[in-house]
This record gives sequence, structure tokens and C-alpha cells, in this order.
Amino acid sequence: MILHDFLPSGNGYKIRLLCACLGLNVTLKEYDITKGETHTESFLAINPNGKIPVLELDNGQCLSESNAILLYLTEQNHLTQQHQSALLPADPILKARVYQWLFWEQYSHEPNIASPRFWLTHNAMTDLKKRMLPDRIQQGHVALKLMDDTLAQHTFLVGDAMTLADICLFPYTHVAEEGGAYQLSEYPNIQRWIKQIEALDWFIPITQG
Ligand SMILES: N[C@@H](CCC(=O)N[C@@H](CS)C(=O)NCC(=O)O)C(=O)O
Repeated sequence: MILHDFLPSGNGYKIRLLCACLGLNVTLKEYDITKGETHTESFLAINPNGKIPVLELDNGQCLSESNAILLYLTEQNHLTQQHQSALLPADPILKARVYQWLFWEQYSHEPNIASPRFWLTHNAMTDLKKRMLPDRIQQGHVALKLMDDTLAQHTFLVGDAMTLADICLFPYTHVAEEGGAYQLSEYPNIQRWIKQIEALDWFIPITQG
């Protein structure tokens, strides 16, 4: 499999982190999104939406949308013994709770935490984005508080076992401070959760392909 990616991307890192967890090998093909490299004719042929990550399967089929890729890889590579828990629980309610976090991440977390980080760290600020920033940051704090309150109740987002919800939310949460919009010291339960994930034996950092 080939992962079309941009290393600083949290959306791409979700897939790299899951592959590390599942012990899957992927070949990384990097694009510089700041130079429009995902809008070339050849890239648009693999994702007409012009965005990484794209997972190219061995049969040449291409999947986009990070959380769809997470679900595909998890369902294709069931594991329970090695990690003592299923990343996507079989129980319908627990599985729905994982889905809740995945959909919530795209609507309430990523636009408020990942986008400001990108604008502030990649010199991508425009007048419109400057006007949007205070509201995004306020909503980002709401999202971080919701995660922190949840993590005060149990070890991981869906209970005391790690699931795909944690793999999905870890990438942009752990770098939320980049760009200066957020201070994770305000969220002690998130800090504890980050340390726990970083201590897992299969963990890889965002900088690793
Ligand atoms: N909802 C998509 C978002 C993907 C996305 O925003 N990718 C960004 C990098 S994190 C990108 O490729 N941007 C390049 C562009 O829009 O030109 C996902 O979860 O995969």
C-alpha cells in the first residue's frame, strides 16, 4: 500500500499511527501541500478533492478521508490478542460511540484546532482567516474541554480500552499548542492521555514516515 501524505498533517498521521499499531507496512509518498502539490492532474486522478491523505491499495484503488481510511484498515485487520482490546468494538453501542468521536472530530475538533495550527505555523493567514480565528479558538476550547471532561471519567475516550477514537483524536490534539492558540496545561486529563499513548510500545511520532 502507498500512503500519499504530508508529514506535518495530523490527518495523515492518523493513518501512520494506526499502521504502526496494526503492524502494517505502507510506503510513504510525500507532497508539499503548501506548494499546491495535491492539485496536479496526477494527484487529482487519485483524489479529485485535492487533499492528502490518500491510501492507495495494492490493487490500485484509492481511498480518501482520513477517518474512512481508519475504519477500512481496522475492519480489514482485526486484532484483539496483541493489544488486548478491539480498536473497533463489536458491541453496537460501543462501536457507535467510536463513530461519534470520528464524526465529532471532523465537525467540532479539526476545523477549530487543526486549521488554526496550519494557518499560524504555515504562514497561511489571510484577512478572512484572521477574522475567523477568535471564534475558531473559542470553539476549540469547547472541544478540548469536552475531551478533558471525558478523559476525567475513563482512561480512553470510549472507556478504559483504547479504540479508534483515540487514534483519530490524538494527532491534532497533541500538537494543539503549535501556533500558540492553545495551552494544553489547561487540560490535565488530556495531558495524561497523551503521555499514555506516547508510552505505547508501537507509538511513532508525527515526524516519522
Ligand atoms: N476531511 C479530510 C481533510 C483532509 C485535509 O484537509 N487535508 C489537507 C492536509 S491536512 C490537505 O491536503 N490540504 C491541501 C489542500 O487543500 O490543498 C480528511 O480527514 O482526510
